[in-house]
Amino acid sequence: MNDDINRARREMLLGGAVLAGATALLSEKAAGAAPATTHTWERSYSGEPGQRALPPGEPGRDYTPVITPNGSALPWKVIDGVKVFHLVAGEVEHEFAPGLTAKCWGYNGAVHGPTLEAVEGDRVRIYVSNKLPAPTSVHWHGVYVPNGMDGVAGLTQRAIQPGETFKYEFTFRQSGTLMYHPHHDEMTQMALGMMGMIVVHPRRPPAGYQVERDFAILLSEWRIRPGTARPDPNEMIDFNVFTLNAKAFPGTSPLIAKTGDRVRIRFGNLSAMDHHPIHMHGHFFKVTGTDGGSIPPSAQWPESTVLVPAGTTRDIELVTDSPGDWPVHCHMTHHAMNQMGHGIPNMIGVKSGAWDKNIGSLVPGYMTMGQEGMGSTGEMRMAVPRNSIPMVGGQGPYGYITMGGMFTVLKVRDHLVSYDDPGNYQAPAGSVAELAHDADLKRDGIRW
Ligand SMILES: [Cu+2]
Repeated sequence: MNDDINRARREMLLGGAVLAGATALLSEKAAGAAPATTHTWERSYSGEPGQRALPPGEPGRDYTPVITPNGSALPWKVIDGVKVFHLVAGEVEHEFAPGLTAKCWGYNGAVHGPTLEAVEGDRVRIYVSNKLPAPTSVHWHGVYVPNGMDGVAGLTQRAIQPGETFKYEFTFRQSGTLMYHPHHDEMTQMALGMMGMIVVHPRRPPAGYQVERDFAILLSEWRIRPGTARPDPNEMIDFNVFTLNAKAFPGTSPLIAKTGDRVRIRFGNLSAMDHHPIHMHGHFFKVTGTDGGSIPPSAQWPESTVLVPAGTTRDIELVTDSPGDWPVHCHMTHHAMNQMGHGIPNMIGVKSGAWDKNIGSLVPGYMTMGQEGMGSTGEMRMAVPRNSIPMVGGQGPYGYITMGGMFTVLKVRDHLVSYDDPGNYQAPAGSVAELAHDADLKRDGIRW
């Protein structure tokens, strides 16, 4: 059984390996018969440095750059045919949403780090400078690297000490959605924000690879006690800030597309402890790839929610077919809110009138909260500890949006002159849910 799988896998992989030059793994006969059903062009690895790199891929010619909402791409330059990148680890004052900032750790002055983008076959040299007060390392999650480039402090390299710059160098021998993060004091450094996305485009894109909109979104979670200045890396369960590219709604940028656009969203999840089922309204999509590579079309099926487990990536693809403002959010309801006051008593249904009056005589201004739920808490802008956003959502065209956290909006429009934020959706008259008229109730026999 395993032999069959391994043989099938080798044949599949070799189909792409022809591009890279021959490998000694399989005979030419097998190579000729192998179907090219995968983005992976070269999987066998026989040493570094310098082998099998292809000319550096260029944006516009070899790929359409991805969009990192609320983020940026890591700049590079080509030196002697090698793409050279530079990551600088350091402390960053980061705003999660208006009202909440914290001292985090990130790269190049950003939380999370910029997206590293390349093309299959690119040779890359990545310098990592450490401006942190602690040692660190960078692991290239999902990337086929020589063992010594794997970035696991203690196991495959010594840790990068404060003030040092290390050099990583390898050739991308695959395409897909990958990630980077420290593999030294992971609990602390990732809880403080040190992570980023890697997008490697296929050298020979298969049919359907090109899309109009290609987004990269990294999911993470934090414990920031209201009023404190730093995320708490010791938290194991009770996270209270949930982010898309380190932003909580209403700090998240919307995703803009035209009706009929082909859209890819690459989700990565480097949360400490949680999986995130990301749900999209108004559309279906297919899951087309993971951090292990692309998924053949025959193995894809339609979904409206994709579970992104901790430590994985999931690519989804769709065609936008319906204009509007469509939520994209984690379906764990506590992940679509901000700094909920966990541990408070359940007050649903409590009649607190006399109680409020009595306590009010002792504590001026006292008011019991939560008898009808929490929906109004953010809108009321209750007095909260400085530097905190408990329950805060955002203003929508019809009222207050009571979600926060892992929530953003896919804005689809029939006509766009640019992909700048087009503002709120103007729904056609008569197409919005509204108060039922008496005539409707009478006609349909609705009584209550
Ligand atoms: Cu979630």
